[in-house]
Amino acid sequence: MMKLIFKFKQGREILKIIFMLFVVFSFSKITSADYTVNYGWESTDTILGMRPADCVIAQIATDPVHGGSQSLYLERVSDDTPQAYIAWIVGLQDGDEITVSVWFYDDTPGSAPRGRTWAHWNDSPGDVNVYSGSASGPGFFTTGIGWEEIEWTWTVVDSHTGLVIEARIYSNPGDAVWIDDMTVTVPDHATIYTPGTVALENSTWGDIKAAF
Ligand SMILES: [Ca+2]
Repeated sequence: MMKLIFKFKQGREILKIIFMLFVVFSFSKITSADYTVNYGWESTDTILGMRPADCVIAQIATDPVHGGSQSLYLERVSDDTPQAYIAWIVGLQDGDEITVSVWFYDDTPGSAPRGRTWAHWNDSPGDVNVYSGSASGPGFFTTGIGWEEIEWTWTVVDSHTGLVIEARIYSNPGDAVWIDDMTVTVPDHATIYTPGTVALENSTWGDIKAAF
């Protein structure tokens, strides 16, 4: 009988521990926080990469500017839609939400140039140039009112681990937009790279340099 009571007590203790672990685990899930990085092109760094090669001219500009004293000037060179990489997030998990807000300057209502963000998956945390499929993006463009905020939230699916945010320009070679005051918000287990925060060591970096 004593043995049974002891076992019963032990069992209760184990249940207590399991319950405590459950509480701690749930709490840690609830308190899993987001963090935000702001980038305003106030240094000499422009973009993290591009596709196709030599598709844009990316330069630091001083007019127009949305915040601070500089913005990013982006001019379409290629016939194909240019993808200028303005942010790269790695360490993502299914269900994670990535919210990116960017200010575009477009003062030609109803006609090109127009700008917007788009994104593709990148499942190689060591190489920003790896393309692991389209992640789509907002179905709308800048409308020509001058500075305009384009914001979109992507949700991670299919075990992708990285996302590259693209700035796109539509629709002809020679079209240009200005970009400023980007805000990227992700869960705190992920890492955000903005221009200048990651070493680009492969041949594409040479292509980028050559384009300037
Ligand atoms: Ca700025």
